[in-house]
Amino acid sequence: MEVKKIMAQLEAKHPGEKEYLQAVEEVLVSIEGVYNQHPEFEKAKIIERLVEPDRIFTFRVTWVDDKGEVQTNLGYRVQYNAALGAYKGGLRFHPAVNVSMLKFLGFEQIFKNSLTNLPLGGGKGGADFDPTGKSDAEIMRFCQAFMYELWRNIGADQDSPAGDVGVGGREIGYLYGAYKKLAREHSTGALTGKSYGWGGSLIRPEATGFGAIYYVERMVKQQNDKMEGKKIALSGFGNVAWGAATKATELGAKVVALSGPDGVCELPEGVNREMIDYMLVMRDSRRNKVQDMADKFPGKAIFTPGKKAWSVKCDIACPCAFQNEMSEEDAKQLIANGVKYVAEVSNMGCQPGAIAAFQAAGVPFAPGKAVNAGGVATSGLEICQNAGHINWTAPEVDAKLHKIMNDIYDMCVQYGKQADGSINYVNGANIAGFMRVANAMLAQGII
Ligand code: 2IT
Repeated sequence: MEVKKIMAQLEAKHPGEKEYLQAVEEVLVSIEGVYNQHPEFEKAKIIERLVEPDRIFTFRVTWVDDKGEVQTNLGYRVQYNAALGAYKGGLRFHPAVNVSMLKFLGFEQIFKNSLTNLPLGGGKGGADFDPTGKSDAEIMRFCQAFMYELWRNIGADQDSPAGDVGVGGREIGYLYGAYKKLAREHSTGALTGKSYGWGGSLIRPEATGFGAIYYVERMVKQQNDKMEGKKIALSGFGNVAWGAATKATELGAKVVALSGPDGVCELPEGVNREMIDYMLVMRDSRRNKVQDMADKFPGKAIFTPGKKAWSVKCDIACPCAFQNEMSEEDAKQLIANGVKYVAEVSNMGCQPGAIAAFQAAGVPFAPGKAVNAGGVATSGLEICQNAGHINWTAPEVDAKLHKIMNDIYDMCVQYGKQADGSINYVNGANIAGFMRVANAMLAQGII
């Protein structure tokens, strides 16, 4: 396998699909050496098969807004790879959603799900629907219209979507209600991220953020350092940032920045319990403005419009919002400000130039597919509980999540250790994730 050759072929076949091509290239660069030591991979054309989704559904979603006007959006489900299990991955509702974005997310999902060591294939879906400023009733009607199309293609043993950007517990409730009515069965494993009481798992809302901080804790320990007193900058204020802020604060670190599309809130004393709770209120308001935090906590949260979280001096930087949200320039500012660790929590949150800058400066950098895998892992645990008709307690789920994150960390070290003893977490995650999928594909034949 030659990365350049494969990339040239893909660019010709999928022109303009920038995010998809970016995600594929990162993986290919990491695995090239290992891949070429396995002639059986080349013979079975594992890479040529893995980079193309099994199938993509595209569908029209028509719904009626509160003014009585008819609205039409585009919905998608990318069923990428099922070598390890039924397709699994979130749904994203965001105006910028398109095939390239969902293909990048689905591709990342294959490796992430593989790292969890659970039986999960990779998929992703969503719609170019913007939840900002929408009423509850509009959200419900949109979710119902979306499910009219999607329901035939999902199921616990087929494809199990969950939330992602713009899709939280409320949306999963509406989606599941519609699914159940159309499928005429209470098949709880068909969607995850359900609320506790009707199939949801305790700790699923916290899992992505908790898992990320468990991973960060290991990165910090690896350097014989400790979490206590560390200043952490997080971007976003959604579900993922909320979980990360909760766990980081519990471990004695100080969350000194949160951000939104409108700017950054600096929190010189760190976030407290009240602020963490208020993040949920801000998210549920669907205003998408971090300035609300400064208005609620004057003096404790200082808002600067137009700036990113990376402008705030910190020891640990964790992008928690969107892909490519951290540029090379942002990375250089963080390095100049003395950042010690960077862990992507958002999928592909850092631009390639930013990753290269951290690696060149010797700042440990871990990629989203490893750091944020606790979310989908806990979705996997939710499916297990649904299948067994059981409910684990919060400490039981948390302990399983913690173990999965520790195992992922160990695999990244095993596959990412370099000759000088330092760890390339990007290579570690990509190689470890790839090997499990490739071996499963080999064993299952040319299909
Ligand atoms: O990016 C992700 O891993 C998710 N949005 C969660 C996927 C899931 O199935 O829980």
